[in-house]
Order: sequence, then C-alpha cells, then structure tokens
Amino acid sequence: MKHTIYQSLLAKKKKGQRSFAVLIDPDNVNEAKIDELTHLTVSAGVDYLLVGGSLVISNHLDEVVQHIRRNCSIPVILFPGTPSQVSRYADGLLYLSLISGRNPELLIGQHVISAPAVRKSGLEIMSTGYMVIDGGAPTTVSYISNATPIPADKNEIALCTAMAGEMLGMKLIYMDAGSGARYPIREEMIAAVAAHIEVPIVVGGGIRDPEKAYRNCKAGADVIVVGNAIEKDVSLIREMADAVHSIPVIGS
Ligand code: 1GP
Repeated sequence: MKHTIYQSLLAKKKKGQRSFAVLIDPDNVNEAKIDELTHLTVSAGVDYLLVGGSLVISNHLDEVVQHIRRNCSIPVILFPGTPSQVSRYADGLLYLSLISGRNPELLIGQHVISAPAVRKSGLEIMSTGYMVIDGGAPTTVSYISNATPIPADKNEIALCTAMAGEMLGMKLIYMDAGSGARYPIREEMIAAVAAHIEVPIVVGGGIRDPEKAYRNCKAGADVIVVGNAIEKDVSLIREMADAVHSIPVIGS
C-alpha cells in the first residue's frame, strides 16, 4: 500500500506547513471547467485536489480524474460520498468513517461492502475520522448521512470524538460543516481539537474568504478545503492559497 501523500502531510505538519485543497464536484464540471481550474490551481500552488461529492449523479468520475491528471501533477485525492466513488486514476482516497454520527452503515457497513474494490484500486488509502459539525442549516451530507451533526458550540464533544478517532487508528481527522454550510466551523472548536490530537486535521465547509482560511490555520487546521466558494468565484483560488501558505513554517 502506498503512503506518499500521507507521509508528505506528516512532514508538513512537523514543520507547521499548512496545505490548501480545492474540492471538485464531478457533477459540476465539464472539460472546459477542469481546464480552467487546473490552470489556476497550478499557478496558485494549490497542494491537493479533492474530487467527490455527497451525491455524484453523473457517471464520469474516471473521465474527470483522468482529465485532471492530464493537465497537472497536483495529487488527486478522492473524497467519496458513496462507496462507488472510486477511480483508480486518482492518487489517494480518504477512507471516511462518520465518527460524529451513530449510523452504523457510515461507520463500518459500507466499508465492508466496498473493501475489496477499494483495496483493488491500488490507491493510497488514508483512514479518516469524518466529523460533521452543525453549519447552521441542513447540508447534503447531514441529510444523506441521517446522522445528527455535532453542535457548533460543543467543543468538548468534538475533541473527545477526534481523540477517539485517533486512538482507533485513524490517520486524519476531517472536520466538515458540510458543503455550502451557512456558518463554517468556529476557530475555538478547531483549536480545542488541535490541542488534543497529533494526526493532521482537515477543515472544510462554508469557508468563503481567505481571512477565515487563515484563521482556521492559525487555530490548528493542517489542510483547508474549499469547494462552493471557488465554484462561484475562481479568483479565490489564489487568494485562499496565498492566505494558507502565509502561515510561517518552522525553520524558514
Ligand atoms: C465539503 O468541506 C467541503 O465537504 C467543502 O465545503 O463546498 O462549502 O467549500 P464547501
């Protein structure tokens, strides 16, 4: 099993270097859009491209990933909303277990069904404790998962959930307010989680401006993920990447 992306994330974490990831929903892109996005992400120095969505209605995941790969060498990481969202053309896959919910299907059930196909894909598999935090309105992920999100002000629930995920062996903790969340996750909650775990923390959902991306990094986020805001305004790619990369790195 490959470990390249994860090892680089750990190395970056050691130095305090933050990463910026752009989320591409296969349902919302065509070839021209992918060309535009990859051009901008390369010139802005984006670290990762996440590909996936809670639904994915169109059936062209392989084509989308292959087209991205032809355009650039930024690592492509699948962020699957369903077990069928696997493409062997990507570099890695977030193997998500919804540890904030109590829906057994999303904790382990779907994993059992998809395990042989995921293993066969040859992708770098990163086990990820996925925590959905209340973003002020129902999002696709909160509806589809049929699980109650962690209340936005319950830092202690978030940190205990993250600690449990880490002790269960999860390699990443992904704190998500859900795509298009009305309110992104509060910095206080990110800081509380960051103070209690050592694995890298991914933060996304409703981040609309570079200042919030920067503050999340200061609070302890290692990777910032933005999808919706960039779909609306691609000029944010550079601004967001610059904000995330402006956090000083140890030894620089
Ligand atoms: C959603 O964290 C991602 O799962 C990104 O959310 O689309 O709101 O940026 P946005």
